[in-house]
Amino acid sequence: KNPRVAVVGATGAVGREMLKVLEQRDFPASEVVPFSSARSAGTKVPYKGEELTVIELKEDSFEGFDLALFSAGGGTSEKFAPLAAKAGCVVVDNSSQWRMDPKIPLVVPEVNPEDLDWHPGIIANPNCSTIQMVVALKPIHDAAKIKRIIVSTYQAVSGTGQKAITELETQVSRLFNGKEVVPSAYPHQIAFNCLPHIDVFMDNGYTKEEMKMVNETKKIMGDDSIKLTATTVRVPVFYSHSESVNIETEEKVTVEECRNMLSSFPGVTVVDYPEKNLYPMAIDATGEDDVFVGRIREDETIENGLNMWIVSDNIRKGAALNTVQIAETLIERDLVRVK
Ligand code: A2P
Ligand code: 11C
Repeated sequence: KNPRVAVVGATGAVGREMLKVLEQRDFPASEVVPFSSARSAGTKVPYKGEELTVIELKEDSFEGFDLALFSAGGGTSEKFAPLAAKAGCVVVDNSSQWRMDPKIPLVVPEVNPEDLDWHPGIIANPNCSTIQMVVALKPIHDAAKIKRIIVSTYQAVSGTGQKAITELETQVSRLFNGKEVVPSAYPHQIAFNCLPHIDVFMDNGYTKEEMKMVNETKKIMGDDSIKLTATTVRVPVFYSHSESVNIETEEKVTVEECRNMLSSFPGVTVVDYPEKNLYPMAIDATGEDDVFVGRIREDETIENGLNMWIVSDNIRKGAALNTVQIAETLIERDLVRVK
C-alpha cells in the first residue's frame, strides 16, 4: 500500500517545487493533498496534469495521512508537525524549527541516511546552504578527515521565498525605467547589490544563516570536531546558491584525487575544465538535481588544503528534492507505517 501524502505550504516557492519533484520522480503516493493557510485555501496547484484544490491547514487535517512534507515556516511546523506525528504521520520538515533538537534526525540521504532509523515521527530537512556543502564534502571527510572549513556563500533570493523573487524582478525593472525602489523583503536594495546579511544577526556578530551552517554541518556529519566559519551573502540571483569553500584536511588529498572522489559520489557532478572556461554556475544548476563542484585547486598556503566552488539549486536539492529523497529513503527502509 502506498502512503497518503500531505504537502503543507503547497502554494509557496518550495511547496510548489515539492509537488513538481513528487510528480517527476513518480513518488508512490495513494493521494497527494496540498495545504496552505486560509489566505490561499481554494486556489489550485498543478500535479500530474490535474489542478489540485489547496485546503486550509487545521489542527485535525492529518487524520488519514501517512506522510506529511512541511515547508510553511517555523511557526507552522512548531504547531502542526507534532499534531501530524500524533495522528500517525511521519513528518519531513523543511523549516529550521526542529533541526538542532537532539531527538530529531537531520538528514541528507547521500550523507547520513542511517539517522532516519531513530526518527520519532519528525525528521528535519537541513538549510539549503548546508545541504549542498555537506554533499560535496562528505566523501572528502570520509577519506581524509576535514579539520576546518571556511565558507563564503552567494545565495539566491528564492531562499527568502516568493516575495523576494518578485521584489528582485520589480527592482530591476523599475531601476531600468529610472524609477525609485523601496526595499521590503530585505533592509536594502537587492538589485545590482550584495548584502552580507541572511536571516537575523546573533549576539556573536554572525547571522543565523551562518550559525546554521556551523551547527547543522556538525550534526549531519556526526562530527563535532569539524571547525567551520561562514560568511553568508545574498546576491541578485533568482535561483541556485553558490559557495566558495576552503577546507583543511588531516590527510593529504590531491586535486586529482578530490575530482575522482567527488565524481563517483552520488548526487555530485564535477564541472572543472578551466582551460575551456567551464565551471559550475547558478544558471546551469537551476532545475537540476545534482550538486555541482568545480575550481578544485590546492590551497598553497597550508599543507593539506583545498579550495572549491559548489553550486546547487537551493529550491531543489536545497529544499524540495532533499525532502522528497528523505521520504523515499524512509519508504526504502520501511520506516513509514501506511494505515
Ligand atoms: P499561503 O499561500 O496561504 O500564505 P513562501 O515561503 O514561498 O512564502 O511560502 C510559504 C508557504 O507556507 C505558503 O504555501 C503559505 O501559504 C504557507 N503557510 C504560511 N503560514 C501558514 C500557516 N499558518 N498554515 C499553513 N500554511 C501556511
Ligand atoms: C536562504 N537558506 O537562502 C535560506 C533559506 O533555514 O530553511 C532557508 C532557511 C531555512 O535565505
